[in-house]
Amino acid sequence: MKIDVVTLFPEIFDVPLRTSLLGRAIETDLLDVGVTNLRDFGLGTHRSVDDEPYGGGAGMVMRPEPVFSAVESVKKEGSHVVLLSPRGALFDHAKAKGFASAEHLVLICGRYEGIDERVALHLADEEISIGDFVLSGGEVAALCVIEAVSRFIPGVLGNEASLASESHAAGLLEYPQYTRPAEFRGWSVPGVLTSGDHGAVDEWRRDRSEQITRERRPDLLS
Ligand code: JA5
Repeated sequence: MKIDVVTLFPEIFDVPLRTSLLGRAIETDLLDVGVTNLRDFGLGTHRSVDDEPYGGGAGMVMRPEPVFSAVESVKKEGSHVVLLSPRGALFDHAKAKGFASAEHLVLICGRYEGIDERVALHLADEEISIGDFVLSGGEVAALCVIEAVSRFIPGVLGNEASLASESHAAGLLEYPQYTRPAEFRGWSVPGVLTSGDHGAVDEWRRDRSEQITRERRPDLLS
């Protein structure tokens, strides 16, 4: 699949897109990520991308023209255009899976105090938030979306089985994992995991998943 990002800080994407699973997905052409510098679409000799808010107030607002021009330079028929914003609908497992079936995703990253509302109204197909906290811009949120989406692209995960068993796939939090040594600083690995009884291991994992979900995220159970 293809993802295009529109941003004033393209360098933020350099290392994450070259590293680990994402780096390999791009290297093997399972994923193609284009990063478009909004500054290239700025207005006038100063390539201006922002201006003061109508109605007054602190800070600057991103002008619509450079954002529309940049998105229209990458957009194709059937592109799904997403604006990262703290006002957006919450991004989750189901959203990531849905995005992965899109042919082409365009992610718009805001900076400053925000983006002219006409971008949300007339350019973006939807507005997405990665959580109830404020970031200085949409770039880190866009990286979260890219990483979560890439994991649903066939071939990106080495072991296909690991997708289905992970947190959230089953609507539950993941059970605890242990590795060697069996005892560390006096803390032992639960005996069932070293018993060799695979049925008992499965049951223990199921029970722990349900218990942890009940304690920490009861909202996931209803
Ligand atoms: C802040 C100017 O999903 C969390 C997000 C926070 C945040 C995003 S996305 N964009 C911006 C922004 O600040 O554009």
